[in-house]
Amino acid sequence: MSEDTRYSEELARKIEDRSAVVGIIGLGYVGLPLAVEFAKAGYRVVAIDLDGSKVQALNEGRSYIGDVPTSDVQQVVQNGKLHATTGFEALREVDAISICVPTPLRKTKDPDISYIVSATESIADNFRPGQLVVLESTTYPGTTDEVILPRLEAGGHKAGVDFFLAFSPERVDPGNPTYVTANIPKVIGGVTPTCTQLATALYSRVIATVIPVSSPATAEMVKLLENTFRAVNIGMANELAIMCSKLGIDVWEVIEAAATKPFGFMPFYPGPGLGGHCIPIDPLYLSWKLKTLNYNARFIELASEINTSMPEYVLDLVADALNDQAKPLRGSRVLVLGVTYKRDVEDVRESPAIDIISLLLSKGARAEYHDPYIKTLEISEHAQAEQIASIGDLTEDKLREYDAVVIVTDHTTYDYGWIADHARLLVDTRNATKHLKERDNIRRL
Ligand code: SAJ
Repeated sequence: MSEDTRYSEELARKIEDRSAVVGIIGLGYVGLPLAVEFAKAGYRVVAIDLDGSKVQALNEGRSYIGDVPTSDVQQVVQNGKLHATTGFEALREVDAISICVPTPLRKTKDPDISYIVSATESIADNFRPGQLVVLESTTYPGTTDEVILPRLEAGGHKAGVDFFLAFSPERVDPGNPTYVTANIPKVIGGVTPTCTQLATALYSRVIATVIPVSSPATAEMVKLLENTFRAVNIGMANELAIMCSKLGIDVWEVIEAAATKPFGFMPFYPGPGLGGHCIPIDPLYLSWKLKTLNYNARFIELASEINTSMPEYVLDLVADALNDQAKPLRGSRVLVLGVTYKRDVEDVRESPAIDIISLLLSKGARAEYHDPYIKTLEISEHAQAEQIASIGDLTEDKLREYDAVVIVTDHTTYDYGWIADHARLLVDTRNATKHLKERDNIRRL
């Protein structure tokens, strides 16, 4: 065994015989499912998070992520395969580390990779030769090579020899009953071929399909293409809605008919705006990186401009509908139905409903909301953050109290026929009332 292959051959053996200890940093909707999958596959897993309540829950055998059954956590904690801790010194005992930390935007809309840097510094502080490090957090192309690699090579360690480094984008789709961690193909790009091989060998033990690519930057770009593709096409669908409105054409009918094309088309739908912690944010990581290279990513910028303008467009739709009834927005009672970023989830991050409610309040409307998943919501009115609460149960009388009811998030739990029967005016931004025959109290995007 040569000096250069000592560590790679030892790690390959440990992966093969499952004696490798796997570390997961960040126990959210990406890290926890991954930790449980490795533990269920027979690896000892050291699960690390700064949040002591997550660590305590896991060590007590409890899951806090809907997609991870508590029974699975109980099983791997009781059989000693999974242990959680807030202590990064535990990294000294692990052979492979997956970094699954958040990559949000700063208020300035610039990337915030501080969680990645912090995790990398903890790894460097507890470095043991022979470790494999895989970054999973969505980030701009170059992060692995320019931010992680230098920190791990400091002190003379060499990637591909003394440690192994790769990027593998997370593709978790929370709440998706069909596609779960084990059956979503996983792209992996290593700093060297040996890095790619070792990361591929490890992930192949828990994920059915692993796709090696030529570099970490390639793998980082794959993820950004996937989500930029959505943001740009959603932006186009939103502009299509604006154009169809000016043409007096039903945009929903147009998209439904176009979707009959059996090839070369994929439907996207207009809506009240772009929410979630992925789609509105990931493309801006890419456009930010290109700006540092003096290039303007025009599709991303235009899509972001259109998508972020949709809450204002919805406000105008509501104002116009009230105006047709000689009611000013100011003083009108408006109920927003559904405030999460998409239907049937409990997540309000970047939800356009927050912007729509803030805009209604800023125009003097008496705005309230109902959402079965969200008891209270933080909004900002006149730059002051305030908490508002979901109104109580919907009743016929309650609905009739409002001058306008606006469907912003089309939860499947709502009975839209019943709502249309009792709302004096219903503004539908999700085509949730498509099955209802034409009614004069319904306005659609
Ligand atoms: N939206 C539209 N029109 C559409 C589709 C979505 O307005 O045609 C809106 C949604 O209401 C939401 C936002 O865009 O506010 C994002 O929706 P999304 O369907 O993209 O859902 P996300 O944010 O949960 O995206 C995740 C992503 N998964 C990962 O990044 C691993 C995305 O790549 C998936 O394609 C998506 O789930 C999915 O298909 O469920």
